[in-house]
Amino acid sequence: MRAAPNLLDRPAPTAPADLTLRRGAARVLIDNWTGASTVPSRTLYPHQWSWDSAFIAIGLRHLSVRRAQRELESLLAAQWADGRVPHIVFNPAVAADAYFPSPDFWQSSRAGRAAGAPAAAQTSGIVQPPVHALAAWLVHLADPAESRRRGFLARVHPRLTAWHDYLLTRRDLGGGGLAAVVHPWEPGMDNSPCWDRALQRIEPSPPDTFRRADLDHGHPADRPTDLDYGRYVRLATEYRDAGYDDRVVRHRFAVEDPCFNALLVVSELALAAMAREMGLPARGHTERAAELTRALVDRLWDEEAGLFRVRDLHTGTPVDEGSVSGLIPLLVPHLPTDVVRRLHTTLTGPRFSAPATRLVPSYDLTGHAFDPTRYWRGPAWFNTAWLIERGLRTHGLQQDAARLRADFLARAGHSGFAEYVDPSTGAARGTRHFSWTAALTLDLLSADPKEFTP
Ligand code: 9WN
Repeated sequence: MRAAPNLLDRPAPTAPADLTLRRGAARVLIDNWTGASTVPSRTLYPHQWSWDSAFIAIGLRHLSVRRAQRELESLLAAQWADGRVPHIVFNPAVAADAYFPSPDFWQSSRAGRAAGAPAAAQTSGIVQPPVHALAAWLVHLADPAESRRRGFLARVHPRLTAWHDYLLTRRDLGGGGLAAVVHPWEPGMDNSPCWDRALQRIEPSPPDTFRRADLDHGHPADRPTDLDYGRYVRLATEYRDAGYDDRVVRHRFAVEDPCFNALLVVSELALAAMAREMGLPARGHTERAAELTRALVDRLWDEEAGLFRVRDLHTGTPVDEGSVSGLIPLLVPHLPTDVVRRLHTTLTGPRFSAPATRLVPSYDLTGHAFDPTRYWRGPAWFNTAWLIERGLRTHGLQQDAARLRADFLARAGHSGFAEYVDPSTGAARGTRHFSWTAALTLDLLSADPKEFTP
């Protein structure tokens, strides 16, 4: 394997504008650090979130490798015995009503006891996309000597393997070799139009049975509606009341998501790279990645539409909506060439080329449900742009990657590290001082384009 550069040998930004941007991004991560992990936002999201922590670690490694390791390990410390990595780890020092649903709602240590929820930490009972092994590998590469000295990979590799085992056994609900998600919060794109149809089957919990804390900080026009929230609460309640046991519960929402599974492929390849680095067999991981890649293409690729679709496991059919999730499999290294070509055409065509930004809208600009400000129904997010930039580089599309990278950095700085932007105007939306926007800015400022070719 190629020797990775030492942290100090890595290219550091030198242009004054880049230095200012770097300082701003570092400030966000310092302000949002709690001592063991980083909150996505001090106001809107005051706990630790799963895929946020992975993106944050990818940026933190440019400031402090130790802190990046800690970020991932504090999340993995709350892993359940069945292998699941919870989507939120609650900070006991934060007031119970600062975020909804709070620990009293999830009741993880009681309701999740049979599934192996930790007794000490309070967590949610659902999951988020598996970016963690990729993040851990990138953290290792930032300073391999320090990583070896601290036995970082030896500690995280078994936990990350157990996490993927959970997804590929308990969550292969469709029996086709992909992991299913069972709540709209799990794929991380909460109110995407991709879930609308499946959610129509769910009777919402009455609005007077819960209080949304997000509207204390977020604008109602940017956030999911009350109707969506009622359904999120109903689904989470049913899962909790079944002891979070995937063998017992009849999941009324169950879909296969392209982004979630593409991240699983790339993370499985990262586990293979870690195994090789530790002198362990890597074949199981590479075989799994190959099987997952095949299943992703067989089950979710839509040749006519030129992107990957979500599959609804209740109807057994693809969901007829175009989401950024369907473009993220560009990250997968061993995709058939014609699939890469079609994805590139879709990405650069009228459905996903926004008038005001090169960041990729979360939903088809020409789609019937497009809304430029409402969360995952149109706004362009920075984490998905980072994933697509990486995907473009994976397939040698360097020029497109460079243009996306430049716009990412400009928008991140101008927006005050916003959560997302309106793709029609480029205006900042959502919360500001948002951690993954800052972290991924640091990463794009410092990235070694040759890094991680599994
Ligand atoms: C629910 C923290 C999280 C992100 C998700 C994003 C949003 C939560 C919410 O914030 O979800 O998990 O309250 O809306 O959709 O991707 O991880 O930043």
